[in-house]
Amino acid sequence: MKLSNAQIEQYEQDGLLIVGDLFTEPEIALLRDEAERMGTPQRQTPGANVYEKKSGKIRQAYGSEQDSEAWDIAYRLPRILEPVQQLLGEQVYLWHSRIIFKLAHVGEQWQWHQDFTSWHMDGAARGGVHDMISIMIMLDDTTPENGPVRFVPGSHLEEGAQEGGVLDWTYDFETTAYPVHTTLDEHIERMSRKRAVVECTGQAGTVVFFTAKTVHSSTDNISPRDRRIMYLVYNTIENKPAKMETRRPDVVTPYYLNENRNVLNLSDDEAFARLVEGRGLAA
Ligand SMILES: O=C(O)CCC(=O)C(=O)O
Repeated sequence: MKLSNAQIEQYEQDGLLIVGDLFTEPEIALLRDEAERMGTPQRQTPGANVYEKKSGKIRQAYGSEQDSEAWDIAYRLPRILEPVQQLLGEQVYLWHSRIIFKLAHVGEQWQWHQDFTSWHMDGAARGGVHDMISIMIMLDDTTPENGPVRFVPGSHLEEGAQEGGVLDWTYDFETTAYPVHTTLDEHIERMSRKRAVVECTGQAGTVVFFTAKTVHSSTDNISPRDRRIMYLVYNTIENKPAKMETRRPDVVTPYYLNENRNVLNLSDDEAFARLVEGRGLAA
């Protein structure tokens, strides 16, 4: 799949682009089943998981493509990787993948932040629109009630005073089980007066492309419905850190960086369809 010029322009200007219906219901059912397995001790690398501070339930799981054939195919499908290559060029690799579970009643918040604040500490030099990209795949219907992700459009274009060009932040170790470089409130207030915050709701299968500097957050999920989302993050080979080590003061799991830094090739839609069929999920 290729993005239109209008979509590329919107991505560049807003720092995010929402595309509906990129996955069918049976495909999402397969990916959701696999996501569910990643959140349990049945996965091969349970050390790649992080648990909620209050309930102890699964919060996030890294590296699903290493334990799941379905995710190994999915992150390189033409409908995902072709737009990534359009925006970043052909020479890209997977920075990491993570599922954020936001389970019903217990899924805890994410403070306002720019992902690139952490990724710069992990060694990525640049976080511009054509350097790194995140792709969010909604695995459940995301509604205003179950803790949708909210973005400040245009925030990626703000030149911050901190290293890497990010906005001023404070490191929050306390609020949740996962320390976050939290963007200061004064920036959120100033920017959201300029452009209204966009709340990303949508049916399962909706995909959002967003930049490494687009400021975002989400609230607790106090609803009775799970809100699982897969994040796939890509980087260009030129922006690859020389060393696999971070300057973050706290590393919750070593799997937040993908060790396989080979240039990606497209996977096969047919192979994905066969997996869906093999699980008895085909429509
Ligand atoms: O899925 C969410 O609620 C937000 C996750 C997030 O902001 C992150 O992983 O950086």
